[in-house]
Amino acid sequence: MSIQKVENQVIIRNQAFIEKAEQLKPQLFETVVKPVSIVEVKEDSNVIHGWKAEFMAPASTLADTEYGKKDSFILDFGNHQVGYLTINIRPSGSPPDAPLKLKLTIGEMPVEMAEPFENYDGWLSSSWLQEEKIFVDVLPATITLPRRYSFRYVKFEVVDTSPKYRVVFENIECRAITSANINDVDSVSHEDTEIQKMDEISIKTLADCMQDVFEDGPKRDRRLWLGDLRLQALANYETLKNNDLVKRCLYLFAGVPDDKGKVPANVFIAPKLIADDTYLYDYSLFFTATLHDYYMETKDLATLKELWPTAYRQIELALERLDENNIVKDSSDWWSFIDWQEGLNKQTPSQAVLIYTMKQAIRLAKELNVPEKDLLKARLEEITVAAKTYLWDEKQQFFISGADRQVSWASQIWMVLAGVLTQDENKQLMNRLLIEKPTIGIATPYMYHHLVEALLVSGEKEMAISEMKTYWGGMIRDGADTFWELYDPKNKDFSPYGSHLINSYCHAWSCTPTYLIRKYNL
Ligand code: RAM
Repeated sequence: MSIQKVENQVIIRNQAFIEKAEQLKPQLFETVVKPVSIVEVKEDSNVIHGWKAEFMAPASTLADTEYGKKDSFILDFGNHQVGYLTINIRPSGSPPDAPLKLKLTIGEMPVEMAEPFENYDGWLSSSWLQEEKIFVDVLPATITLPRRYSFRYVKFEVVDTSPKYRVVFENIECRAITSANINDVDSVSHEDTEIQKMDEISIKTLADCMQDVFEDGPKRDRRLWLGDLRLQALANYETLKNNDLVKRCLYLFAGVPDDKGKVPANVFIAPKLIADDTYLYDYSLFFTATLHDYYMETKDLATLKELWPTAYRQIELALERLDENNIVKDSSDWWSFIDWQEGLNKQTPSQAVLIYTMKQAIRLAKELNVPEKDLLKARLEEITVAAKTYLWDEKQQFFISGADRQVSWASQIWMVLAGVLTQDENKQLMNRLLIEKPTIGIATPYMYHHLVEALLVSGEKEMAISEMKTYWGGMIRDGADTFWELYDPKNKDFSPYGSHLINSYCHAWSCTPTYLIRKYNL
């Protein structure tokens, strides 16, 4: 996998939109969180990644413990945190005659405490792995780490003091940050405790990803991706209802289209708003989807009017990729995301995403009563017919994708969500999918979300619940405090990046069980 750089990317900055986004910058709420215990991370082949954290002592015992050269301990904050760490250190023994050299390793999962980061050889930058080397010249000292961390565990390694003194760590705390106001969530008490737990962990996941923008993951990539935003916004409407944050994110994307009007797959917001040079077919279309969902939730007509041209433009550009048969052209580069599934052909699921978002665009065009609606309707009809003519394999009773006529889960799921078939046919297709289990499966909670929603729209509620319990329930059984970016119950070490160390263990696109539970009354 390689991410391609777009040559000659020209960005047309819309200053009015950028300013509007700036005005919608959220307030950040702070909570001071103290560590709960000191743990030991032990090898255990029955546990995910082979490492488990075991209680050793309450964190309060730290104040009575002196640490010298090569001593170490691991703190457990009891739950996932996003924020800033402060540590008080005092010397014990002779006056400190040399600086203290301290190494900190900060992680969301026990494995990050156990496997040395030096061994990491994945294709994403190792700089995402959270660690610090600190030299303290004057003791006692209060150290406030400058970086924001996403973690539950912190490993302290005293690299050196001197033979004449040792150190005591006191008042370690995390100033946890989020723009989510947890008090805004209506609590639901579900009689099924597993569903209740999934709901709670989803909300925690969403809240920890809610910062200045809806981040995809507070550990990595710490930025605003359109595919993640769409799902976060849906979960947000059912829970935290910070609708202005969704609006801000829409304006951020609309603020930096390229010279053709295309919005990027993700943006950076510091040192200023910057469009990344990654463009994905499905993600650009999700601008339209996110605006649709935002409008349906808020009825904010002024925003719809202002952002409609950007939304419509994404459809126009997507239509330009159709061939003479009205089928989305395939290519071997990273042109559309859909999922991290190895070997997945993106053509048919992308065609389905186009149909899905065109339907939403038509709804918006009707609200606005703009002439584009007639053209959209006419094109939708042609594209839907094309999908059934060229992408449906009558013999196999599955949608196929690409030159090799690949049968994947993603193609069936997205075509169901696109509503290309009747409700009854959808139901049959989803049942066939779960029985025949084509080998090109699902790699992320992002795609699992779509599987569950496809089951729900096909009227297969029980099957949807069962899939959620296997998947997100599986993460809970494997120790999730917040839901993960990646999870394959059959291969728990899975990472599309070459190492599970770099995976994010609090990830936006995994926060949707709360949406599914609340929206569909599960
Ligand atoms: C990864 C991240 C992000 C996602 C992109 C496509 O880098 O997990 O959330 O949207 O992939």
